[in-house]
Amino acid sequence: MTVRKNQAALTADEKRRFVAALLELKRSGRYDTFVTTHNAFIMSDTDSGDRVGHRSPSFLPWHRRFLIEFEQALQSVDATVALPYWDWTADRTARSSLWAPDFLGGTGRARDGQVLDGAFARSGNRWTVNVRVDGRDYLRRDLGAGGRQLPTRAEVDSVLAMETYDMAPWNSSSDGFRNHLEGWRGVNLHNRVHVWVGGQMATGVSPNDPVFWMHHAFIDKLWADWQARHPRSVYLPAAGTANVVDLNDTMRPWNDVTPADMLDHTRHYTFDTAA
Ligand SMILES: [Cu+2]
Repeated sequence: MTVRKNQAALTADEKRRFVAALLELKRSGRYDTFVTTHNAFIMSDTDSGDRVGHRSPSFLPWHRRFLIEFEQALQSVDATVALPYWDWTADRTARSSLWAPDFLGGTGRARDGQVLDGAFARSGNRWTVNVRVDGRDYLRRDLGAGGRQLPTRAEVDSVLAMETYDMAPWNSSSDGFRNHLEGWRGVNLHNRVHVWVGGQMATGVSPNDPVFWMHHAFIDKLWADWQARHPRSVYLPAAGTANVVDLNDTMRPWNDVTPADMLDHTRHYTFDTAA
């Protein structure tokens, strides 16, 4: 059974294996297919048209399915690997062990944002950014630029307290848990973390930075935490909504999985802490 752990609790060996599996997916070309898929959805998901991966109720089940597929790819390289999650309310500075050279490497240099240490630095020649929106082929970051702050635990708790999963018009202007967690409205959780990291993480090709998976694994855990806290709250909308994935509609690009199929994460993995 896959157990997703807090990244701060990983042993040196677990970090080494996770990084090695990432590098192997990158070398084989499989990694970049995930970046391409994510960017295609970022580009096509719109508030007034079809929306599946983002700015819509299916943001959470879509990313859950996307992460499961990615985790299975990692496990095809090393069966002991699980996706760690990054609790950015706790590990909230650029000095966190997350950004050490033995794990993800640190922030980028001032001149061009280039990450210079760790396995994903350009100098290692193992992490060329191929799926990109400009000419720069190296991983970039600008952690906490301009004094930006990651969300606090109190801000997370204020969003977890919201009882209603999502509301019409089911997009970036909605009230409810999903849009506050995604960050288009209110205190801003998920979106703000992408911006705090900077570099590719602040773009549609955000999975170019391996921290993408650990950020989304924590967002996914917060969905599970919300479910545990509101056992009578359900995924919405239930049916018949134009341009939006209802509970039993299939989601692109897989076309064989619905939000209903994704509600119970324990069929796929558990977390190291009780929800
Ligand atoms: Cu994201």
